[in-house]
Amino acid sequence: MADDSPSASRAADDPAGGGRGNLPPLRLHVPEPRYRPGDQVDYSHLQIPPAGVQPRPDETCAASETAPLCNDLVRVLDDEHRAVGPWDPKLDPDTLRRMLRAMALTRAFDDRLYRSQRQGKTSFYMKSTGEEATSVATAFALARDDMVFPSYRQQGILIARGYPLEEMVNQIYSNRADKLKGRQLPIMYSAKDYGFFTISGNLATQYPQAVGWAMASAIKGDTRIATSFIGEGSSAEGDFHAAMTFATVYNAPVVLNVVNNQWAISSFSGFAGGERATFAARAMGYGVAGLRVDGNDALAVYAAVRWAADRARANGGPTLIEHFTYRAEGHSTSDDPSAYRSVQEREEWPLGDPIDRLVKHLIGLGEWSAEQQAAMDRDVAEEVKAATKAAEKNGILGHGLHHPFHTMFEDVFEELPWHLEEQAAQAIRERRIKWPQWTPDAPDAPDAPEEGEP
Ligand SMILES: Cc1ncc(C[n+]2csc(CCOP(=O)(O)OP(=O)(O)O)c2C)c(N)n1
Ligand SMILES: [Mg+2]
Repeated sequence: MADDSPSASRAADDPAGGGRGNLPPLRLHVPEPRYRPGDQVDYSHLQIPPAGVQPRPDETCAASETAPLCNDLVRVLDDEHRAVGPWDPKLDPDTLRRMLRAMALTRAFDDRLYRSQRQGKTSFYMKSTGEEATSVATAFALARDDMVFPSYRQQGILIARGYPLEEMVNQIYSNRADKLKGRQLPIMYSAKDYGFFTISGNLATQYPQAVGWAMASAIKGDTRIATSFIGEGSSAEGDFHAAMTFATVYNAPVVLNVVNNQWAISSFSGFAGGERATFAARAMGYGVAGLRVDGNDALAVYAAVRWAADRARANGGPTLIEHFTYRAEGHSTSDDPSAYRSVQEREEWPLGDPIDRLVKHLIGLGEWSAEQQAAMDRDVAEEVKAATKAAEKNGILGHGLHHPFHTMFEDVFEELPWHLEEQAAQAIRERRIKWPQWTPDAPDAPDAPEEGEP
């Protein structure tokens, strides 16, 4: 008698023929970086096209026309540091020198504040070494009042927009002049007047916020656009994809940047999908314009962001830009990259150093010299030193010159709810028991006891 039970008919439909014996066992691919500590680094597998050969479509072209550029690499500076091809933004030497200065200042700031952390003046710092062009050239390509939704590695934008260095250091030291009252992790700035949205440590949240801001700008009939930055690792977060969907559905005036610096702390870009496709290529799946750019070429970054900004401003819609670059140093002061990657990676990076390349370009134009660069380096180091000295008068970590302890309960509610009042009173009671000489009224005195001290 024929077996016509549901399970028998399922077995007949089964491509494995009802038995599984001959099928290969399923297996996963677990990405593995090419080089670990001590390995010889060879980047010959990277496809680095010559500069100047990438086509430059009109800013208002169909998104699909940018498809080839998602797998290419927009480059302007060639191997002799000349600006070539249709993406050359033809910036005047004064603008190039201002851009160079902002990049040099960013690097000097990073170097000094890194040392400050090592000296115990702050608990935490994050450098952007090797990625200065991605931030600084972007700031130059945008209008001053365009809104930036950054990640934690875009200090170059604040610096390029002229935000006072002393304010940055006050925030890093969480001192009594810190405008954020010590409530943010060091380096997580917030500067409304500079179009710089509050940095969040919750990765990728800034992406949908940028799209939402851009949509609001369009709803209001404004002319300002938004831009956001995300690391390639963070692009694996769901927020990235939600942002892309909203951006394409409503044709939001937004420039979405992915800084592919190859590493997300100790995870290489392969874990975020970088082995199978470029990050720029994701744009195509959403019907968004995409560009992949040499992130260590300040002129190419400027040209790509300017193209995308002009497109957004002309109601051409959003653009996803992958900045192909390299995180030259540790993820943060809490990281030791020598534990997981070869030190040769930095030396061998085929796209060089963004500051060095811009210097050589300007020298090639006859608009700069090694002596002028040495003088600029001294000058920016002095500027950073003066800012840190001034900020140190407002206090450093552990010196007690921070915002009054009880201010942590303020500013969220117009009127403090009863349960927070109780908590504030309890906190003050406990502090008095621990340190009888402490008073809750004024900012703590320099020699007041610090949290954790006996
Ligand atoms: C939602 C969330 N997940 C994880 C972390 C921890 N975390 C902080 S930075 C980081 C790596 C991010 O790498 P990437 O996006 O490539 O940015 P990069 O540091 O290279 O600039 C991780 C995993 C976090 N802060 N938030
Ligand atoms: Mg990264």
